[in-house]
Amino acid sequence: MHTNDFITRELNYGAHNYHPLPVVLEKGLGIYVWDVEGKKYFDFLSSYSAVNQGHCHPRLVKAMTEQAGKLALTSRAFYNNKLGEWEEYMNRNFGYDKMLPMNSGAEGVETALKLARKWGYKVKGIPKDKAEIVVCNGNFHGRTITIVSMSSDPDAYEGYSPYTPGFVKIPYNDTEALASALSNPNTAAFLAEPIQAEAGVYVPEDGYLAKVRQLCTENNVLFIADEIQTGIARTGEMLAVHHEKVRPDILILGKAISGGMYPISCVLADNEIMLTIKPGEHGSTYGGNPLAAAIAIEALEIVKDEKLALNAQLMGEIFRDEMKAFQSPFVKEVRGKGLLNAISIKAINGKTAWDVCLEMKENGVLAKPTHGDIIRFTPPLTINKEQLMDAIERIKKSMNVFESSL
Ligand code: IF1
Repeated sequence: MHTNDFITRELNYGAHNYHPLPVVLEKGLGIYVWDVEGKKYFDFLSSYSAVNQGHCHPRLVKAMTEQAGKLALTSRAFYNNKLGEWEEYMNRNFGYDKMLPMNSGAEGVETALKLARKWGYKVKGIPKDKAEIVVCNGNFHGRTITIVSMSSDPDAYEGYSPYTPGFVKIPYNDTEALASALSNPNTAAFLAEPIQAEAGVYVPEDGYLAKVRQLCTENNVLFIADEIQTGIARTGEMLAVHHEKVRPDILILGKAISGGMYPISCVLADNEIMLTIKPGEHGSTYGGNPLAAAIAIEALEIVKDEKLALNAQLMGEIFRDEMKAFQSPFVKEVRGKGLLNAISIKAINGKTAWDVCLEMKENGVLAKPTHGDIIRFTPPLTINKEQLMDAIERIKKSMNVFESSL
């Protein structure tokens, strides 16, 4: 079978809920992936920052296969010997009392929303059914009906009403709007991404996160940081909130906490918040399974052993410097932090970000546009300078090819 055969089969038998780039991958190792024709590519998406440690990291494959051969799933009806080890490991690493394990990022976000509401009623004393959670325009926190009820993007919420109530939307990176919203005594929490990735990698101004922390503390409101995409060294620190030495009340992690090997998410918080949920009030079949625990411990050890946060910081600086110096009529703006970067593309002669991505694919670099005119560049954090410069030359070549048509 060839590329088109695989694509046709998916069109015939699979839901059409995605429009992938026309490439069919069958192998991945480190920063590279190979398609079914044997062509090699730089992976500059990293499955939306889930593969920070690189594809099929040998240590992760080893940890996963060893545990899979022993005990993969017990459910939480019984204890297992790996979950407590993972919980202790995560709490010691991130500085919280307790961890609640789930599977997808959206489940992690839903868990955080439930904790915030429970805390609002049982600790803050908000009247029943009156709890409000403040969110930001341009947010992306997943795709469940409650989560899209918070969204300001019609593509995310249109056609899924009626929506979950109790959310207040304010502009991102606007602390005056936040101060006003938090003055409502029924506000339980403020949920935000430290950098809005899906919206187009919008980095808030310096001091924003510190001001968020101050305002939430002053108003007895929980700050919930969604670090599912910005976390695990992606932005040049272990967590994006660490750039401003901010400690969220509830921390949500996902994606790269498993290094792309397995769906794992979790929520971390202190006892006052976490213990508002009693036995039997929340959970999931796979949440906290021993296989996930074994993978997640090794995945974080790799991040620390290989100093991936420092590498993300250094390589990200090179990427932004090179692309800012690149004189192309296509490049409108280059922005990001660490190896979470994006370039907004000026459509010229009908050539769009999608066309640039198709050309990059021909030149051996895989990336995908977000919101039409923005291309996100998020390679695995293991990329070295030589590899990065090679990829950058291919990206520049892809943009230059259209200049002749200007
Ligand atoms: C898709 C986007 C990125 C996330 C943040 C929670 C979640 C995500 C900050 C939910 C997930 C994924 C979802 C995936 C593509 C990707 C994505 F384009 F959808 F928005 F990364 F920007 N919080 N993001 O980024 O985690 O349930 O997916 O494990 O749905 O197409 P999940």
